[in-house]
Amino acid sequence: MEEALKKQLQEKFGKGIKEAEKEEIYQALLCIVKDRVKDIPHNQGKKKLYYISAEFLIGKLLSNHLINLGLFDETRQVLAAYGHDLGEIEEAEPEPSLGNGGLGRLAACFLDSIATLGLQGDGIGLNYHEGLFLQQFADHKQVEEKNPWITREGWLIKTDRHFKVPFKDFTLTSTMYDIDVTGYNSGRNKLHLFDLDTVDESIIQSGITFDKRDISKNLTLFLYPDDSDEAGHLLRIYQQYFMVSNGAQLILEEAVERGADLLHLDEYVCIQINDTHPTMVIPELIRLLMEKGMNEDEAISVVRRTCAYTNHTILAEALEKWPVSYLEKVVPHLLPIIRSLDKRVKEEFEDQRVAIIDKEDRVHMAHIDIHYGFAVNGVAALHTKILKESELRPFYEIYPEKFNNKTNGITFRRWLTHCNYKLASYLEEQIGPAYLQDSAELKKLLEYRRDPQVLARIREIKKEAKIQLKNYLKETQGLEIDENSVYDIQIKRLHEYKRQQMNALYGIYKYLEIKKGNLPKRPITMIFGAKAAPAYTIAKDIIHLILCLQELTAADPQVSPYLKIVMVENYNVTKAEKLIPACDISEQISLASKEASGTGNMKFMLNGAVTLGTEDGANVEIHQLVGDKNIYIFGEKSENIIKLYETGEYSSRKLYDTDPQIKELVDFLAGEELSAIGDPENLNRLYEEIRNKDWFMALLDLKDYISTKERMLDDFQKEEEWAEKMLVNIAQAGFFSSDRTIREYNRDIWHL
Ligand code: 26V
Repeated sequence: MEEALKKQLQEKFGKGIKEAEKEEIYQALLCIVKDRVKDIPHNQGKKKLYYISAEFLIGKLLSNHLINLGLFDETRQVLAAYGHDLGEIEEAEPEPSLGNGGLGRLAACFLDSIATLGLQGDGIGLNYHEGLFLQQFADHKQVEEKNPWITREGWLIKTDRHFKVPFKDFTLTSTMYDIDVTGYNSGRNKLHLFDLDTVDESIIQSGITFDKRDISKNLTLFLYPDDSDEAGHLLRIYQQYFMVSNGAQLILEEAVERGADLLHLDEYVCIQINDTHPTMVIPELIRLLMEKGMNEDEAISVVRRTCAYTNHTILAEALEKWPVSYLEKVVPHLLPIIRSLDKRVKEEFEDQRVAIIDKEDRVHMAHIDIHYGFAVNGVAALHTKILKESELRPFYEIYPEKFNNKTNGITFRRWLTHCNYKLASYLEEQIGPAYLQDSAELKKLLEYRRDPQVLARIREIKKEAKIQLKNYLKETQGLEIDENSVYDIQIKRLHEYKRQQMNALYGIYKYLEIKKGNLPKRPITMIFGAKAAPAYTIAKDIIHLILCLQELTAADPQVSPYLKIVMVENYNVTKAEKLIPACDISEQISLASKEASGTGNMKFMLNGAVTLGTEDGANVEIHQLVGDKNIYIFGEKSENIIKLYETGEYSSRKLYDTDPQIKELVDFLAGEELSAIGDPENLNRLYEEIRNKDWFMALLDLKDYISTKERMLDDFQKEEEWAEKMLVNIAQAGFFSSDRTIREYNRDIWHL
């Protein structure tokens, strides 16, 4: 690496390694790595998997490739020898934020594991010019700015593949871009991102507003357009169809290149549909196969054997239902097929609940996937159980054989080796390097659960990560935190069901306790990181509350030595990589039944944080793996929550009126301390929302949450015992490797 780097820097910038600027070193490494990647042979096979997804939250790629190529250690050392730090060099790389959260990050982890396992599988998505908006804070509120990531030199490779995509009034010609996906130690696949040459960044007005009418200029401009109005919804349908039509054409072309007889497409191809955003691939494939001469029965049968669907949420508002009238405006040529699919379903099943087109003329996208795909999976054991027993029950009764569970996973290459190099190296010293390829090996660590030396070292590594985070927050946001405090972290999208508001109410509780003189044994730092959808008012009000609490606690000399509440600006993959290694308490507090899986919970566990969580999503499986002693579970169980929704008998107002402690905490939202800092309009709206509605039942679990967190904080003081909990969490995290998840997808669904 040293010689290659010298040569590149000399040729490009006429400099040696020592004198080169960070940006220059990054450019040189980019070139070297891209070149090496080119030499890795593509994964091969008769059958190929296509993972179609509107989001791939890949994050920065330099270190990822260095690790996979086996060059990470060497590069770090070479740079260090010349006084550079790889971490700082990485700052020069823009983060491609091509996703909203868990669903997009999962897709990125999956691509890594598919390549690592030597499977032939490419991603298909869109080349958004602007990633998820950049979040800034002003007057204690979120402000959205555009977030461009494409630079002249980068990982994107423009190909000469183009497809024609027909819409109602015009046809667009696409360009396919590729990003190489490397596997750990071997293997290579591609992420194909489709784009239009005519997209025009100059139509962005201020922030993230832009002219939604001219599709040829805005189609791939933004990740998920704001869908608060009809133009936004239509643009989303344009994007989805553009993605799947390109994808379907590519898939058929490549299958034919591999010698496929299209009547047996399923022997050559499997298409995994990531949530319902790519669902139109089903009617589009049927249309294309019919154009090639198949009759409708044949085309449907082929497609049904080729497509599989993953469900990632049971939230009603997130299940896509497109009005027929919208589809008519964008893709009228798909409607005869969709109507025919609907007619076939209605002829066979009387039950209205399984219809594709409902009485209000809306097309239920998930229903297309379930009837016309061969597999349906949830993303954690509890989630799949809820799909079978309640959300999708009528479908489960028709097609029990299609339903299966695939508990999510994460790639250890990014979420351990890269983000927590010290811990990764120490694990390697203790149990050998095999755990990176066979994650079950991590369990070997359990032998050391009572070894004081090992426990001490694990604590030390955590402390170092906490100091690093402290320095980072000071440099980037001017925040002051104390490395001797307990770091309690909740980082994820802002959504009421994830209940950041409940955590904030805990912050108010602790603030009031300290004011009363009940000081915590150890200072607490509550850290939040979250973006709110631009049109999601209450989510933005919750951010406002947290930022007001940040100021309230920081400005009060009686409180700030004991309690700090901070919100990290612009939470993204890069920031997650800095926050997760430093965490003591991992907040996974969604209302039971609502978080399909969660994957942050797995990342924290792997890095030695202990979970404070509800019995929801993959927390249930974490609980089973680590046992009662090594996790803090609270809150109402999912069966009861589901019943409460059915009967409609939950009343936050009743809890507020009858419980003085709850009343005191909720009243604080509208009280004078906060309104002296923040905007009474936002604070009062949130106050009324929680008091009178509280759709995701934060008040239901609040008291149990507070007492469980108090117990946890007490236990944190018992340092040896706590370190053992950390160790058990790390040791049991092996199950959550995305390599395991992908092996299961391949064994049960893809059969590559
Ligand atoms: C989508 C939307 C769209 C508009 C309105 C509000 C809303 C709320 C949630 C969603 C979720 C979309 C699907 C999703 O991202 N699911 C996440 O998938 C992860 C990977 O499987 C999983 O770990 C998370 O629990 C799940 O929320």
